[in-house]
Amino acid sequence: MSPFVSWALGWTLTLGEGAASQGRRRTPARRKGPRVELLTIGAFARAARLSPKALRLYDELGLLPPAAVDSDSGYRFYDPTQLERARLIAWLRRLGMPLARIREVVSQPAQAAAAAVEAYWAEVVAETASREQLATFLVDYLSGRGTAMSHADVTLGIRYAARTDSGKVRRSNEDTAYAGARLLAVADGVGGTAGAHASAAAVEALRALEARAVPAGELLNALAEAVGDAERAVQGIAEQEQDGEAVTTLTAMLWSGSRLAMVHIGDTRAYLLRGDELFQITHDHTYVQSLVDEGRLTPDEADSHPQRTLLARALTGGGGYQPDLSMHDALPGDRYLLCSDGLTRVATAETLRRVLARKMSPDETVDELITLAYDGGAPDNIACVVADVVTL
Ligand SMILES: [Mn+2]
Repeated sequence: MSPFVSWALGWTLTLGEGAASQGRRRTPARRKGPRVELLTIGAFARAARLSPKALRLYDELGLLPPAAVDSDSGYRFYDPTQLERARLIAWLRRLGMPLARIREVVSQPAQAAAAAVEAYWAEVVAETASREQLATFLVDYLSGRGTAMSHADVTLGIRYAARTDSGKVRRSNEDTAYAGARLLAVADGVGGTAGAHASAAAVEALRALEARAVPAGELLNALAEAVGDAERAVQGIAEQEQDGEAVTTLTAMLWSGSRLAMVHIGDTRAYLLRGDELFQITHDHTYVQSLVDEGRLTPDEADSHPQRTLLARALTGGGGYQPDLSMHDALPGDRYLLCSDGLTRVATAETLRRVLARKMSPDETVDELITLAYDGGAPDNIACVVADVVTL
């Protein structure tokens, strides 16, 4: 054993000042001047709360080269002034930062390092949010609450929730809300039992679409056919009524991959929250809306018009009114809201946007929307469906 090593095993080595800052020395030499006590790797590891194994790794990666290495034994020695850097590396490791990135951070001055840690954490938060969405989707999918859908190289799915509530004033509920892996629908039946049956029958007719995967190219046709079935179902209900009338609105979306087909008739609505912006993607089929369209009423005047609930178009069983049919492209992160006028008459678009943008789960969001309607007096039945588009 060389004299140097036997001395080093006594845990300390004395080197001239400045040795540490000059990087690795293969052959430590005694120098004149102020003396700095170097620590063995074991002592330094204990002081830094790192393992010797970790220190060897950091040396190999150039993160924390020892102040000196014995040329004969290969033992590493560290300067106590390196402890701060070692502890910073340990903290960044606990943060989960990759070693290559740690090297960038520790080589920068404090202010720049602080900014680099901040930037790293922002990335982690964003990535965690998207992983959280994926995890939630997988839970939904595996527990049967969602279905994976593929389109080209994008695999999208939806997370969803549907709820309906009679509100504070009405004793019955003529609204219907439905959400499934491929279909979202709301319907608002007009007047009493016939209306309740009509809205339920219209949605039930569309549910047949859930039984099979519809290729994107056939979405609109499939939906148009199902709407014909819905019309006939409403007709059947009307025939059982004394006055021969059954009327309902219907707003529904059918999914295939990243495409969705929408059918809409009446004053139930569909909204899209994309980014932080809310878009109403349906047009009310009401008497007052037609007056607004013609420039004879302002939207504000329409909101307080005595005939604001008068429908210009609805499913009546007579086949006299055509619903709007349209195709849309869904994007990951999109959030859709389908709802009845029991919500939109008491909540402004901005209020809806704020609630939807809070990024709560679809379940919590529909609860929140119904609470919102109650806060507004809940004079009418409320139906709402919320669906989030997620990437797999
Ligand atoms: Mn209503």
